[in-house]
Amino acid sequence: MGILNVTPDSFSDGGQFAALDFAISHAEQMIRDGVDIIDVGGESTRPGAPAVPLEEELRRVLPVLFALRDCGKAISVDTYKPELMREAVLAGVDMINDINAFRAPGAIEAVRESDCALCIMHMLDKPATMQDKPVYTDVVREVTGFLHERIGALTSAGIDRSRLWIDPGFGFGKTVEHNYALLKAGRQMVAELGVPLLAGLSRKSMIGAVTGKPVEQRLAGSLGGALAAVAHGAGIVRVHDVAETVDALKVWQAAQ
Ligand code: 7PJ
Repeated sequence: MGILNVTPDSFSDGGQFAALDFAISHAEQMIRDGVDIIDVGGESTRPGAPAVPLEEELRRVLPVLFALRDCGKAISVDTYKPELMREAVLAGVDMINDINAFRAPGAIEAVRESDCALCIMHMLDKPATMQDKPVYTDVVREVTGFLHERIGALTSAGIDRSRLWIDPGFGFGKTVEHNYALLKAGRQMVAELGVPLLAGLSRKSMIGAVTGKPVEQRLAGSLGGALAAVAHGAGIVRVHDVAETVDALKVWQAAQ
């Protein structure tokens, strides 16, 4: 899964059309690089990032969804807003990736009648404050318990389990130790919950903490992280660097 950010900091200040142009060229590059799923996001959820109003998120994301409609690759939308989920479903997307695990009022209803895949991610608190002082007694138990509860909420609303993916939410209200404990518990979570695993650790602080590298020098560390995630049972890895990750995974698979 390649990350396609459609946020003002991801393009030069050429306005709305430049943003769309930039996003489409980035998507085309990811396709040449061997991406399977393009994850389109219109709001930065980095710790401390401000929320984006609905209208603005729709303005950023919808044109990209329509432009990529027939690109031949699966399209995912990274959003927690039910209104955008509805529009994305109408635009024919293949996955809704919700960092808020479909807890917003109306989120489950927005996706229930569709047949797209749904990624349920664990997040402690909310993006603005989640990294303030995350505390767990047993992080793997608690995250697994949360995901179990959300799977229950979705399936009891009539959503087929085969549509679901789980994600421990690396960096979303977790210390470095919490993140690695969760990474190592991947297979255990898949076995307990019976739902496949998506892992997103590309360029995150858990990579920086181990390598001592700033965000722009985390490529090699992120490749190590992607392989580790797959080794621990991830079926999808969400990454910035598609070409390099595809090569790493090809060699990994050849060696299995
Ligand atoms: C994740 C995400 C993740 C899923 C972001 C970033 C922050 N969606 N959206 N999992 N992270 N499912 O990429 O650094 O880990 S935004």
